[in-house]
Amino acid sequence: MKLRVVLGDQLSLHLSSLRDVDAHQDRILMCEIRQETDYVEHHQKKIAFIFSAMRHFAESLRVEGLKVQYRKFDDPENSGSFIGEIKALMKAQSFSSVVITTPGEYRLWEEIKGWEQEIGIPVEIRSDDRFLCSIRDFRQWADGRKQLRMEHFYREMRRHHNILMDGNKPVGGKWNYDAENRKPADDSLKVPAPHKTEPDQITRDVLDLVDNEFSDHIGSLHPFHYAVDRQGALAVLDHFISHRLPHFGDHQDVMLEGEPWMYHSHISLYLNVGLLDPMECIRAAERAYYDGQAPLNAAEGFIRQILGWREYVRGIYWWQMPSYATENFLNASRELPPLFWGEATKMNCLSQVISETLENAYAHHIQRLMIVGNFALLAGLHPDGVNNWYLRVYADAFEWVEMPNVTGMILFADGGLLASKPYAAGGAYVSRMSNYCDNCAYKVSKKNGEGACPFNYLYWDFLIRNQDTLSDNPRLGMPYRNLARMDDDKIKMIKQDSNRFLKAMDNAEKI
Ligand code: FAD
Ligand code: DLZ
Ligand code: SF4
Repeated sequence: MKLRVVLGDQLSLHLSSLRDVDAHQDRILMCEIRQETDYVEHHQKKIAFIFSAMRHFAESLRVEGLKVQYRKFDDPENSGSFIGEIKALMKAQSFSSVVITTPGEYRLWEEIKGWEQEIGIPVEIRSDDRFLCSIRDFRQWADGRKQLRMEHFYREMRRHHNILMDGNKPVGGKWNYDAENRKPADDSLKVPAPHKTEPDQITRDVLDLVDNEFSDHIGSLHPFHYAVDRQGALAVLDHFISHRLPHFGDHQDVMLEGEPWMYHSHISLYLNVGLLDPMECIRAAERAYYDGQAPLNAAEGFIRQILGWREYVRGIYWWQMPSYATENFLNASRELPPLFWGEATKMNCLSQVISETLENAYAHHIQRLMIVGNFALLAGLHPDGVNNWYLRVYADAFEWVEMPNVTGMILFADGGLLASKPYAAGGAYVSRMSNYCDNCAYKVSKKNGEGACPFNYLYWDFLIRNQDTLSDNPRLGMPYRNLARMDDDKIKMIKQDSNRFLKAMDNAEKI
């Protein structure tokens, strides 16, 4: 009799640890535990989503005839840890071994490697094969390369999995249609309403639980409309393919006030807990293109995110951990200012994205990258604080995907392992890609002095501060040449404005 432990982001019937399950003998353990709810203080909606999805998944295992031991969070006997729950079960029953699929986070993997010694029976850790590139294959691809680039990895993945291929060539003749995916903001866009799932009794019970136990955690719990089972997640995917995918490419980078969902798919949380399978999402988009329901730039753009970026960041995480967690190439040292926790800010772009994040436990990619991320980079926020924030607030956040995006993509803290240059930008970018500047207390056209957009001077201050480490980056040649042409008075103004702003930020003043 084996004990099979299923974690909160392992909600897939084809999970490796369940593959040879003996329905008559084996037990499956799932538990809602303090160890996982509090290692960072997750957003209330994230906890509700995971608990409800876990409870629905346990039901579907029972429907398959499997025996599930499910520990609810408020059970008085709940020990609060995986090992405590395993030991409690071992007192009542005797198991020949424990079987588990590798977790998504390094900290838990380290812990699980010690279980065997602690409980005295074999613990088999199976690889997580719900990804399209194994950790071993990624390591082989990455080892020995001078430079990693997502684009090269992505092309190999397209070939290997035969996605949007015409023989040996990419369909349409180009691998990447990103250049066509940067249409600027347009107020007249009619964004479809997002798909909503109404909470059933299981979800309502979980919402009461989270209300009682986690009201001190960040974020709004209500309204709650996330899907919580496979059928619901498939409905979100279908809704995306029919209503949003056709416009996904053109408007991928656009941000509009009051439109948190835009033309994105909103499936990351379902993919990351296992309710959706990456290949089924890719094939659905590919089919939409072949059926004439979506243009190539949309289908390719969406597929690149899943087949390219998602697999690439996971590969980097497991290849580089544990040292990746302490990277700080630019020696950033500031603490997060109160605006990250919802305190008022005069910067409308940040105010919009952070309030939507706290409301929905969601923000789309460009909001995470070019608003919050760009600010964290330019203001020199310490990677620990920024990683902690991103891991807490987004319903889709697990360290394997969150950390490379934060440490590598937004903070350039890995010195350029993941991305070839920092994604730093001034206010002009925000003004082109959003309508946030229309309602801002700062003026985006003003470069310096009272009322100037802080991104304008912080951008140059960032380049000046990091000149020693960044000026030889070939992709920053142009801005550094422009900086070299600036006169001393201009540089003095940039420094004065930035020092004043950063000092006010450090003093927790409203900025
Ligand atoms: P869409 O825009 O519709 O994209 C489709 C899918 O592609 C997503 O569901 C996701 O699975 C995948 N994808 C897209 N971009 C990335 C990426 N850069 N890395 C990995 N997968 C990607 N994604 C997470 O799943 N969890 C995180 O914790 C997370 N943290 C992020 C932190 C920062 C600083 C940044 C810049 C990005 C982060 N992302 C994270 C990636 C991306 O922002 C989200 O996957 C996306 O916004 C989820 O919304 P969506 O499902 O509507 O995505
Ligand atoms: C994120 C999370 C939360 C909030 N709670 C639980 C839980 O109570 N039980 C559980 O098994 N998993 C939970 N998870 C997901 C785990 O944190 C996740 O499995 C690890 O971070 C590994 O990726
Ligand atoms: Fe953001 Fe600057 Fe635009 Fe204000 S003016 S919304 S701070 S980019």
